[in-house]
Amino acid sequence: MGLRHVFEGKVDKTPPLWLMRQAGRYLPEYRALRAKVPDFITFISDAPLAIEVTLQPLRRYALDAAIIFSDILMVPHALGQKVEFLKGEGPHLQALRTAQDLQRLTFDQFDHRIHPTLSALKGVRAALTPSQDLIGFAGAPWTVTAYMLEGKGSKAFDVAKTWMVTFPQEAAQLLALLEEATIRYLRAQVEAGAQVLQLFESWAGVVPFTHREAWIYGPTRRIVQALKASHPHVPIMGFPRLMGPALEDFVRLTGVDGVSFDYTYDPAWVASHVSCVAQGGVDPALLVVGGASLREAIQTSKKAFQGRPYIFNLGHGVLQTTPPDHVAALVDFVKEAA
Ligand code: 1CP
Repeated sequence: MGLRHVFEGKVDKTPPLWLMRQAGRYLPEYRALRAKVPDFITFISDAPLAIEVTLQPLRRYALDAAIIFSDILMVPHALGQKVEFLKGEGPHLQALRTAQDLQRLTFDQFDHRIHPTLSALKGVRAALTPSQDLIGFAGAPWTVTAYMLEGKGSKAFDVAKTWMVTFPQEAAQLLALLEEATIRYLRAQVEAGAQVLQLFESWAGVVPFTHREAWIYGPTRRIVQALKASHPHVPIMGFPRLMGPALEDFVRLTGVDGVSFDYTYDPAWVASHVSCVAQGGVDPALLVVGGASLREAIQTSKKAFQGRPYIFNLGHGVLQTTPPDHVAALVDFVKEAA
């Protein structure tokens, strides 16, 4: 059973599954290709490579969906911001500071820069079986804004938040630009073959309570509405990471069809508080260790959602230190009858 069946309300004995970051550095075949192309933007922007890397985990494991290999920071790159990935350090962006910095973001290069990802979506769709779904994605406006302002990864994004609150007009302008870019990007992904969409709001948990509507719910709701207007049959999933009980508000106020929940939740709480399709939960650290604790976490999740529309996933991305054999074991545990 594929992901799309779950959104139609179908429930099977075992849930369909995919994993956040199912492609990537834990796979030796990924590392071998990546070693040949040191610049990550160049790597992502090579359609044949992106197709190959997207398909790598599906060759090894019985996953029900592929997620296109790209990154949420492709949108700032497409808008003309300087984005680099430094070895061992993660992303580096030329952080936005002034109104002039915002003025320099344009759609001039946008279609050209997203084009390889769209070609890759077409290629992957052609290589999948009809029962395997293709997931397209983007970062949600706040999370992408956070990187654009901070200039790098962070535990709390204090620089980005301080800027947003100090310059509310510019903050609104930047979020609106990201909203427009995300709608354009996701629509293009659907036209290229994406059948399900995921919006990563990885930094939902650091947003001040008073700014959740302006930074998270509003932009996400408008993206969902715009996509529903043009492509009503494409399910949209959100991942508001580390939002605690506000997960319920997120679902209600954004209108997403599905929600990913991180590993801080009791799956039984999610099952009783969230009305849409849910996915997620299992801590990626348990997958690194494997064995009994992994199996127990999987069983707890499956039990909590028994009889309900549910997609199996982890509570965040597969970690680089994960032994590939453990992913095979996870797939077996998920496909085991309850
Ligand atoms: O050196 C390498 O090979 C780069 C590592 C890497 C990879 C494999 C990065 C840099 N991005 C990716 C791919 C990626 N990123 C995917 C691919 C598809 C798959 O899931 O298989 C996806 C969906 C993302 C999304 C992404 N990028 C998010 C949202 C999900 C999440 O993890 O919370 C975020 C926050 C990013 C930013 C980013 N890109 C890369 C890194 C190391 C980071 C995190 C930076 C940080 O905050 O420290």
